[in-house]
Amino acid sequence: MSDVVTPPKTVTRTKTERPKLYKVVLLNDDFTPREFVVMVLKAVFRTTEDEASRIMITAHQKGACVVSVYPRDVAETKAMEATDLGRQAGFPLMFTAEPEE
Ligand code: TYC
Repeated sequence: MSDVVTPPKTVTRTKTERPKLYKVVLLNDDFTPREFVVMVLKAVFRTTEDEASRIMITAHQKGACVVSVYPRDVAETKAMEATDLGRQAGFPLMFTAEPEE
């Protein structure tokens, strides 16, 4: 028996893909009351009052604002829940979930 150690011919490395993140975007509209938007942001996205106000004002002024980023299923569920709260109250409030570029 020889003492020579033969190195393995192939090295297998498993690459774990980082799950893609999705951003939840708040869209402005002309009808939903500002206080209602702030309430939804606090309830669904667990923001503080100050963060919710800043996000709402940005969407109001610029047309849209990124609320936060999450894995796809979380982003889609939260966008749907938040949009539903508006619909249930009769407002056209709209949140979308979009892949991060
Ligand atoms: N533009 C609405 C108003 O003037 C308030 C509002 C802000 C609605 C942000 C939606 O994403 C929104 N009452």
